[in-house]
Amino acid sequence: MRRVSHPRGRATLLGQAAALVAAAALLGACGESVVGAPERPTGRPSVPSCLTPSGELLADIDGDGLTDRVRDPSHTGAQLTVAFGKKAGYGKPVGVRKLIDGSGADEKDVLAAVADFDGDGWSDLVVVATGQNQGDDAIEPTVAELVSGPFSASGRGQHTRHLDLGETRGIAVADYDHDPHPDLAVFAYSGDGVYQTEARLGDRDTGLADASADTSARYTVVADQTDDDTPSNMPRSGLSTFYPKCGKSGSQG
Ligand SMILES: [Ca+2]
Ligand SMILES: [Ca+2]
Repeated sequence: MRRVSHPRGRATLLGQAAALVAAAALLGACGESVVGAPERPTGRPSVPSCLTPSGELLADIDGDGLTDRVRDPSHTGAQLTVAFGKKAGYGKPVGVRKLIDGSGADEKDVLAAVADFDGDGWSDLVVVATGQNQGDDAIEPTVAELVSGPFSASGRGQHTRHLDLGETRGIAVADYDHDPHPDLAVFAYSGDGVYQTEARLGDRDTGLADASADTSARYTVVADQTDDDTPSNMPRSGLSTFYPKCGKSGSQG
């Protein structure tokens, strides 16, 4: 029995299928892009990243080829700002409550830290928002995320990963295991009046690895005092280990 075929219809269908496959391949190559995020970079930043004598990070945060400036005078993430570079000078610094982009922005503690945790050359953003303490039991943060750079003024980046953090009251870049990846120190309430500083280790694949029994045993430090607003056992910014000093012109030296 002869099969009835529709060569033209089939050819069109095949053409459409081929176009779909090509489009999917293109998407796969470029990856999914996040709305409002800077375009996915094709290489490392064109401007060098460096640290000023006062501890400011100069780096291209949003991937536009202009140097941006990151400050955190609090050393606990609460007062971090990013001033995005313009052709001349910098724009108005953007604070943590803008960088967290919506949900969590009104929480009691909103914290941010910036470093190249995964080592791809682009500085990444950690944002954590935690509500009011509820008493003896620790609460979960509303937002706890690692956003891969380059990222925008609204904290949108290439990829977002949820972090396994507890009731977080302070964060800072640290160097725990002396590998090339910056680590994160996390000052958290662990319940029953006890605060502790925990480590999350920088990692090429995930950016920041989850806590493990090993990292907890090695690096967790219980605070001397409870209800300590300014964590005395928090490491000072560890950025100087990972970024070179800036030269006199403000560029890498
Ligand atoms: Ca920039
Ligand atoms: Ca990075």
